[in-house]
Amino acid sequence: MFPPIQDPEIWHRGDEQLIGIAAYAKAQMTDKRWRHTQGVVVAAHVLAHRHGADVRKATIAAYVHDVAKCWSLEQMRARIAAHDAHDPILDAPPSLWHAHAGALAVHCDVPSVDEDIVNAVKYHTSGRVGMGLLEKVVCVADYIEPGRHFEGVDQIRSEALHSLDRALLLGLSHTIRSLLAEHKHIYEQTVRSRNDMLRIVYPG
Ligand code: DGI
Ligand code: FE
Ligand code: FE
Repeated sequence: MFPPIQDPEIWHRGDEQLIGIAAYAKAQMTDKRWRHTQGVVVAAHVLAHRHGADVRKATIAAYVHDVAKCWSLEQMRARIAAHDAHDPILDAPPSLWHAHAGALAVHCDVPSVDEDIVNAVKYHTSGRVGMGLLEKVVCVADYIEPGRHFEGVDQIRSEALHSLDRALLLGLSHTIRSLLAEHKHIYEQTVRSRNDMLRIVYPG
């Protein structure tokens, strides 16, 4: 389903913008997180082609989606609080923080990103009601990248080729089931996103 993963210098030969953005992300990650990121990039590339999204924006968003994932929780909190000390995300489970902190970092640090890319980063973990095409591409790519091996991932992979909405419904439902099984707090927006997909996939 996915083309082989290649290092950015080879894949984007001569494209200094993409190579620079990839290096910006890689510099802030462990090797394991970088391998995951490269997997999300190839998945986002395939999905963007398939569903008519902007392939370049999908590639950029995938490179930076987890840019803050390896920061300490204190770093994430400080980044969010510096922008808005009362940001309600700080009351949500900390596993959601990297998406919001990352979106703020990318907005400041990467001059070429636009609002679509920033939102794809910001909502890649929880989704949101009324997700745009690029947001769906990145969120689904994060679930199905070649390094993911959870039960049901192959079903999401095959759905993703036909319908991002069905793939998201499966992915978000999987996340919620796992959180329930682990007795974890479920962020309200994760539930709202899943219900929004349910409404889209099964209208009426
Ligand atoms: O950053 P990744 O691991 O690539 O993937 P992600 O950004 O989707 O984050 C997945 C983590 O986020 C996983 O540990 C589950 C957690 N998560 C997602 N939604 C919720 C959540 N954790 C809590 N407590 N509540 C949520 O609603
Ligand atoms: Fe993430
Ligand atoms: Fe990720």
